[in-house]
Amino acid sequence: MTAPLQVPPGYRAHDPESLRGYLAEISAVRDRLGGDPAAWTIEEFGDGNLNLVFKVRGPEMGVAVKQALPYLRLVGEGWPLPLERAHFEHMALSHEARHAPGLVPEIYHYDETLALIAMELLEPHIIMRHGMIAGTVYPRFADDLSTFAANTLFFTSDLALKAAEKKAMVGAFAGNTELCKITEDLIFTEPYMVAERNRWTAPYLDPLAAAIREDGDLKVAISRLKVKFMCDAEAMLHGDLHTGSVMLTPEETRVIDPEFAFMGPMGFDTGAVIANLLIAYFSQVGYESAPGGRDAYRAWVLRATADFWNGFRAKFKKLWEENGTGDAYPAPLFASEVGQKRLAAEREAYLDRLFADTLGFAAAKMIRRILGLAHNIDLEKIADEKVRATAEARCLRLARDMMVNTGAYTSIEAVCGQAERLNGWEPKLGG
Ligand code: SR1
Ligand code: MG
Repeated sequence: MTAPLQVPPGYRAHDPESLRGYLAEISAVRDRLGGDPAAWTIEEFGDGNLNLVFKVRGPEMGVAVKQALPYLRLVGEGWPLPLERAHFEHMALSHEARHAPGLVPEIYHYDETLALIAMELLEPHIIMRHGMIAGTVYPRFADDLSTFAANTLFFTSDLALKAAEKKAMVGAFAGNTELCKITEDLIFTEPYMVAERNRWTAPYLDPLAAAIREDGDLKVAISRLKVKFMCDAEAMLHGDLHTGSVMLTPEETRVIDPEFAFMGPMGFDTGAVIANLLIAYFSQVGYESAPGGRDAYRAWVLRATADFWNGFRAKFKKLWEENGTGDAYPAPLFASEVGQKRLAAEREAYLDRLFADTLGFAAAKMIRRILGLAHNIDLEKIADEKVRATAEARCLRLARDMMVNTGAYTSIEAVCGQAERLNGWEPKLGG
């Protein structure tokens, strides 16, 4: 028998009824919901891997309540997980709200003991993955996400902060070790070895999974990325910036769920966005009623991918030009006319390096969603396993090339062009 999970005094996982009593005592929530608490409707609707999420509605408005469980919801009590992740999420949401106003949900209440955050209920927003499976175009997405990424990454980096401020942030997020460890294991390690938690569309992908486990160049490349993830405290990352962490409508975008936040390499966040768009791109074959039926949507996905990166790059550069008040690149070293030119060239070089990191991390995230523990519904919902495996094999081939031949991709358009070519490739599947 496994021992019962240890939780701190005062913690209990809420159910809808106990939550009703709790929220009735919290004026910041009660007053927003309005009316008699007995008449509020409360439903648990979390479909993520980790937490409880409740939708609470009163006569005045609705509120979302997210509570961390002491274990991983996806797996159960056999995988304990620290409740402190709610603390890191709350801290990250506060920074994000300051740097990217209007792009994260408003927080109404935070309870450290209960690991519970009550926040704005996003309606009629939906999780982006669901929208992409349905073939919905989101005209605001690329502009909003590139603003979110550029602002949150730039303003928490040494380019904007004084060294002491930046080091204080490194200290504040240093304790989110167990969520980082999930990433270190599930993204940077297990897909490249035999691991109990791995799964893939067998038998079709058996030969590809085996080839990846034998691929020395790929193992070196993923290990370099892992070191970067573990050592490069460049900026505050969202840490899990996939299309399941974006809720939106065609008019409005919000980024949710930064519980994996920590001070890490910027390319991990930008790479996550690009990886998930490319996964959505390849998965479209599973949702078209006739061949080519989703071509227009595919074209939009690739445009959004390019617009995201190009928008990010332009916005990040502008922020640096206008707000480069941090201790990195000290102004006195570049004060002369020649110095200004050198700094302008160095900004481009910095962003080129960030682009290469972005592609490496994007590739890592594409591979983990196909060979590791946690998959994406974009691919998982494709009922015909052979069609799914074909989409996954195309995705794996692009990812492998992005990670090992990163330097060959000098623009995001080159990545999109390669995705288009590979979408016509018929892989040799196992089985
Ligand atoms: C075991 S948790 C699996 C994944 O869910 C989260 O969204 C993160 O991406 C994590 O790696
Ligand atoms: Mg999440």
